[in-house]
Amino acid sequence: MNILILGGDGYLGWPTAMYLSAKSHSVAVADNYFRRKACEELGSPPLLPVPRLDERVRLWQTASGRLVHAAIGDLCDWSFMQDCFTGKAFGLDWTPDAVVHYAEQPSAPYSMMDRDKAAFTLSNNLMSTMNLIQAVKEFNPACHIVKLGTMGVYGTPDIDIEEGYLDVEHKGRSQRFLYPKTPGSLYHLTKAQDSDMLYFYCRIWDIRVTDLNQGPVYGIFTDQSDDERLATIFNYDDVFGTVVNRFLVQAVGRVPLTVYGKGGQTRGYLDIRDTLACVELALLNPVQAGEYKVYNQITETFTVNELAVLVHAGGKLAGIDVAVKNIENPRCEAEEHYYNPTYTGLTDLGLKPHLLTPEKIAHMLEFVARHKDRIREDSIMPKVKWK
Ligand code: USQ
Repeated sequence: MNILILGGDGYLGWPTAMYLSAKSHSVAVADNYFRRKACEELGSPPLLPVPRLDERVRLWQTASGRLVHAAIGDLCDWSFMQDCFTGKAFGLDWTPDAVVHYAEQPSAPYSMMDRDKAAFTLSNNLMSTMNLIQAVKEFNPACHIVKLGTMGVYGTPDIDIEEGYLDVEHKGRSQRFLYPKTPGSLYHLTKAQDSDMLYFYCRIWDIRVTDLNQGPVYGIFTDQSDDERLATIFNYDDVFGTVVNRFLVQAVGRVPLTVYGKGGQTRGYLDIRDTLACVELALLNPVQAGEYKVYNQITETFTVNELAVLVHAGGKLAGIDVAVKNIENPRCEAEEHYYNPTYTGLTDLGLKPHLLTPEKIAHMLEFVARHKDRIREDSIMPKVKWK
């Protein structure tokens, strides 16, 4: 397949590019370097230095013999999106058969920081999605859009979470709706809005969309990152670091694990390698024209307290004594709640999950410990408050 990856330089984008390239697809990536620039602006560099995209492409070609095409540009700029679809941006005569859409501002805290970051999150996430839909219509209406969504669109309702849709009976009649959305940050709200927009255009223009409602991802290694220079951008700060990755660095840095509030917040988690496998499964199982398919992309659920216990156990195996501290929760979220999501769709397609074990945590801790000198303690405590 010709696969275009929007946001192909990020935490998930670059590992996805290498993974799909290794599977012999023709892969092109576009990115505006938002993540790198934001890390610089916030003074929170990733744990490992990350080579520029052209250097990553060169390193990957040396390691694999395969060429990933890359272009830097803003996908909210319609002419750049057009150039990605015609291949001009990559010097290719090419139209994508499928697009993996990661090109969104992905951080809940970033979206809650101030007015400008809220405005950026809103305009970037909705405009990139709108341009993508318009480009599909104009250049290849059969193109399959695989969009990275988030479990956070559902919030934490007191009923079971279904995989995308809810059948409602009302006054003797019934109707299938998209599952009600109750996002907990402006970032999550934009992901609810972009889902609604994609579903709308499936109904109106018969586009094909798979929405992968993903939980917080953790991990460093993928099968393509033996050379550490090819590893993903690994953040551990309060803005771009997800909770497990943060806990790994806190454990090595001998900072008590920062459990927000009571720590009963439950989410669905997955290993970065499972993200890649899920995206591939979605690509290999394209939906029909007009279909909007939703998968809940998680492999297991944990409370934050349970994660802290696991990291403590992993620390024991790695010879690290891990402390845990409940601190004031900077977010507005339920700290004790019911949480029962369905997530059978991707396993039905063949996903074989890598689950989180103390052994796996110990392995990741050993990696982080090798880069201990780069840990910046001032990046660890949360600074962004919802109120
Ligand atoms: N948490 C702590 N301590 C920390 C960091 C986080 O207790 O030091 C808690 C948070 O309050 C939250 C949970 O851990 O209850 C998960 O937080 P997170 O920062 O790992 O994840 P979140 O902000 O929800 O966002 C991440 C990704 C986002 C993705 C989302 C999936 O940044 O792109 O959409 O996970 S989900 O959470 O299912 O919405």
